Amino acid sequence: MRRYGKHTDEDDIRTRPGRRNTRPRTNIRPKHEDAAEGLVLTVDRGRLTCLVEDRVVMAMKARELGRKAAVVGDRVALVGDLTGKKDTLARIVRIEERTSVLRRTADDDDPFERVVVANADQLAVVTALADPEPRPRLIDRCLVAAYDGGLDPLLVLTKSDLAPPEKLLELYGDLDIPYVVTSRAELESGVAVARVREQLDGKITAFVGHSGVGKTTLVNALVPEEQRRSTGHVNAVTGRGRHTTTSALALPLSGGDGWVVDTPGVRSFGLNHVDPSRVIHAFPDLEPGTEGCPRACSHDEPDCALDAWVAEGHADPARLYSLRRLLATRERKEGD
Ligand SMILES: Nc1nc2c(ncn2[C@@H]2O[C@H](COP(=O)(O)OP(=O)(O)OP(=O)(O)O)[C@@H](O)[C@H]2O)c(=O)[nH]1
Ligand SMILES: [Mg+2]
Ligand SMILES: [Zn+2]
Repeated sequence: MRRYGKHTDEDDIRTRPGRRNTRPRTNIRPKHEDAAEGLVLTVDRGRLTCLVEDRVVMAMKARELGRKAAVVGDRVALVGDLTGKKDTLARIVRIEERTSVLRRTADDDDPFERVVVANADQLAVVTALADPEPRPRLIDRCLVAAYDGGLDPLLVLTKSDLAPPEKLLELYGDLDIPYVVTSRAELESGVAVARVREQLDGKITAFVGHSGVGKTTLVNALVPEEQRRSTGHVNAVTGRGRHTTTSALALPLSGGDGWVVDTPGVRSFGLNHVDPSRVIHAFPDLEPGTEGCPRACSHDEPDCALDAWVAEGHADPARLYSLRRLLATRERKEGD
């Protein structure tokens, strides 16, 4: 697990240019030097579950944090009752600087961006090979969010007992993005767990994907049961009697130093917050072909060099189609 950064409250002390030192010193907030370090494991309506040393502590945001919201994966400073005993409540007085931020909006029109997970190193984009059907456009969108937020992507293709992975691997297998394929039998035998584990050790990995693709099944296989119970996994039963995850939850990998973050299934992955010029980074197979583009090319215009480059056989035309479609929906805000 990464060490926490040095504590300062300097960001919070507002100084007006030219008027420095005019504020009485007593207005400067105490630094909470005695605050404990914690990791946010879950957030549920203003109540945050934090790991402080080896204790699970309930906490709420201190008023001085204002509108800043702590999310799963945040490193925070806590004061107050840190015993973790029943009915105690600590206060979060500071959110440490984030190393990465996975953001999404409900759809491309939605100006309200939510931070799904903070400080994750890796984004596991989980896709079922069937039930539900794979949606490459959702994968592309998750990859854009990963690159934009500073997370390394990992593709996890589940349910290979129901459908073969070849078609998807044609699209994503050559992208230099690590991938793993899992099946029901391999999950039960532990083979799949070992394969996924190899990609997770020492990292904080957030699992995202459509509802029902098997994120929780996989995460549960990776985490010892007592850990799951002590952190209180929030689950709901769907109309069809299936369990579905209703809030993000960070869990320690069994027997290793790494964390996995299970998240609720998504229908779409809105990218309102992502600058369109950054979308190309999620298409590493196409990026070299942009060298011949005019300056500030949107890659969705007649002079774009990608058409000729792809026609020469350097990349799969389906991938250029995906890029264009994503760019078009981003610009015209049509939804996808
Ligand atoms: N056939 C098959 N079914 C699987 C596999 N992995 C998971 N499932 C099933 O798929 C269903 C959904 O699994 P979950 O792990 O709850 O899916 P999820 O992605 O967490 O879903 P949400 O929490 O709603 O986002 C369950 O009935 C699992 O038993 C697999 O490899 N093969
Ligand atoms: Mg789930
Ligand atoms: Zn271009």
